[in-house]
Amino acid sequence: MRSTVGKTTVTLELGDITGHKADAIVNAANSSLLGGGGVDGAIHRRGGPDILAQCRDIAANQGPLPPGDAVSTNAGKLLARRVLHTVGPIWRGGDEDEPETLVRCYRSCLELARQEGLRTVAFPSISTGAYGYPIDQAAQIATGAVVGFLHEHPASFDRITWVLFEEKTFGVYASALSAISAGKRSSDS
Ligand code: AR6
Repeated sequence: MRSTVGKTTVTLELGDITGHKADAIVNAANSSLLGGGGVDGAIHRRGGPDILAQCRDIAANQGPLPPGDAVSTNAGKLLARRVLHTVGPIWRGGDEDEPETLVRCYRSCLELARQEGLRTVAFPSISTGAYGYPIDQAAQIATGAVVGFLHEHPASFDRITWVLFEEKTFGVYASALSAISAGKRSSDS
């Protein structure tokens, strides 16, 4: 699945984000930055202790990372150059700013990547595992947030990829991205 926004290719892959080669991969972390399960656990396991050491320093210096914010570390033994750690919203029914917070996760990561000159970025499906965000809604928000950011910054990135762990999640993101591309075509004509 592939689409183009400005000069950026937007793609979806099925697989494990820890094996993905990009300037940056995104970690769906928690506010402590001290690791956990899911993507977070996999990144720290495969990336080695360097990443956790930097996370500890950041947490010691600035305290817990608020949901929606992002920080960067190096990527230890991973193929990526940097890891962008963001904290998604915990799903509490949708009336506690979960959508706005999820949008901010994607925008914060892309803003940080832009500042660091990182031109290829891979995301997992933030918040849809342990944090329980309904996948259909999360996929619409994620794709809308990224495509919106790319329209604002059409020359900042070469490639944005979602690396999705389950076929079901992949299918939902593919539908969401197709819907945006179709909307763009009809408004262009
Ligand atoms: N590569 C790509 N996607 C993955 C991988 C992987 N290696 N492993 C899991 N996923 P989650 P969250 C998918 O729970 O919901 C952690 O404990 C997974 O199937 O990793 O934001 C943190 O420390 C799901 O589709 O992140 C936090 O406490 C998606 O990634 C909390 O979980 C996100 O699932 C964050 O929860």
